[in-house]
Amino acid sequence: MVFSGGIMGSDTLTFWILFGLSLWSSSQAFTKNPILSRIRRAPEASDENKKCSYTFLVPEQKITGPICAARGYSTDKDRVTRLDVAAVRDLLSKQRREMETLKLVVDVDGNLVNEMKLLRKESRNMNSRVTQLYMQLLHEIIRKRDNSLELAQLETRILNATTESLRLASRYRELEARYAALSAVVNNQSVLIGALEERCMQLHSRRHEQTPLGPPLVQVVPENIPVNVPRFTNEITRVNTRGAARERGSRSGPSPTTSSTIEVSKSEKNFSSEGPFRDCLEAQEAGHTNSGMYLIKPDETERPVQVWCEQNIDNGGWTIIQRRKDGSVNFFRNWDNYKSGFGNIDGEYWLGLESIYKLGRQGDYKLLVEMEDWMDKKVYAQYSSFHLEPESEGYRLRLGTYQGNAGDSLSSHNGKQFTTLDRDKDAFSGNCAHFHKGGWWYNACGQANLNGVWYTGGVYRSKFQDGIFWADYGGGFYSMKSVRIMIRPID
Ligand SMILES: [Ca+2]
Repeated sequence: MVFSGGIMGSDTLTFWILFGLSLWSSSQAFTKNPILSRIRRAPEASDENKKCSYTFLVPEQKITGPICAARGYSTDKDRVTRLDVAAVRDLLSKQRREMETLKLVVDVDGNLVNEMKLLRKESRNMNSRVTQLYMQLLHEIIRKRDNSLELAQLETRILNATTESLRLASRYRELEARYAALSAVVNNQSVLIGALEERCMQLHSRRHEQTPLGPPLVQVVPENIPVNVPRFTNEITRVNTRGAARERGSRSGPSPTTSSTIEVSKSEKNFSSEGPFRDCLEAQEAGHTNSGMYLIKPDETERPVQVWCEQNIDNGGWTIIQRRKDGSVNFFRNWDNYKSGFGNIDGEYWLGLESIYKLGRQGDYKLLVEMEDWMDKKVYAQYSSFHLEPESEGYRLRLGTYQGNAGDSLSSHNGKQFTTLDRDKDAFSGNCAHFHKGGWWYNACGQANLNGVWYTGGVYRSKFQDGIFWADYGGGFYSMKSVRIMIRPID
């Protein structure tokens, strides 16, 4: 018998069991079969007779040819052998069929095994695939859950945004309503403001007619600014107690006075009883070389006037026409006062426009302005010629050329008529005398204001530039400590 194939495992075991069973049945067949038993027992019988040969049947081998038999007993034995052979053949064929069946079974089993293997493999693959799909499914589920969560969040957000937009819309409507209300208020206020503006303009124009705006401030930047100004004050030193309260201006500005004429000093010390002279030069030439009070009577005047003569500086012979030194005299006066003169000859005084005019008619005069600041420094401004035009011309100022160290602050007044509070001849829309608190040949209004308010300390504070200023020396807000304006015939 031949077996081919490499079946292993339980199938192999099944095969071997079947094979063993077949062998076992074969051996049983041998033992029980009387023919075969006889064959096996043959040697026992031959022992009694003679030599005997044995024939072995190998079950594994196919019996295709005649079986070897003892030659000596061929006839007797042929009959038996044929029967046996037939039986064996039947048996063998039966076994062959069984083998075939077994082989088929084995083949089928092998196929089954293969199929099982394949199925297992497939199963494993399927398992892994299922696992993969399961994982994928899980992932999908998680993702969907996330998505649903996001969706829920988005929905919440959208809801919130909608709520907010609704709230804003209502707020906007509220604001619109408020805006409308405010617009109405603003319109009402605009009408009110317009009415108020109109009224204000009316009031302003009325006021403007009454009190014009002040003149432009002096713009000159002085070359020589007095240094080491001791203090800033607007206080007015009342040196001369005589009529001080009445005469002196206060910070709010002096009030104009109409008290008239020059008060002649009773002091005999500086008074010459001689004269009258035409002017101080004539007095000097007459031998009066001391500075002091003299009587002069310019040509064409009805009566002599008292005057202070300066006989010591610049060869002497200077007739003082104005003097400021201590603020003892109020210079805020009217036209008549300025025409006739006022003050104290040994103190502060104004000689009078008419007298100055008459003096100037006598000949060719020159003008000297001498000033002293609060550091006791003296400066001067001299003009090569000087005279006034008559009252019909408003005592117009006529000046020559400037020379000096104080700066030329008077040439801008050249050719101007004299202005007082009650006679406005200046070039300004208002009255310069009102703002500068004096009388002068104002332009619009001026670079010099030597008849202004006497302030102590130099720099002063005031609404207007009303101090005794010389713009080219100290500017419009520096008031001089002392001033003398004098004239003298040209040599
Ligand atoms: Ca004017």
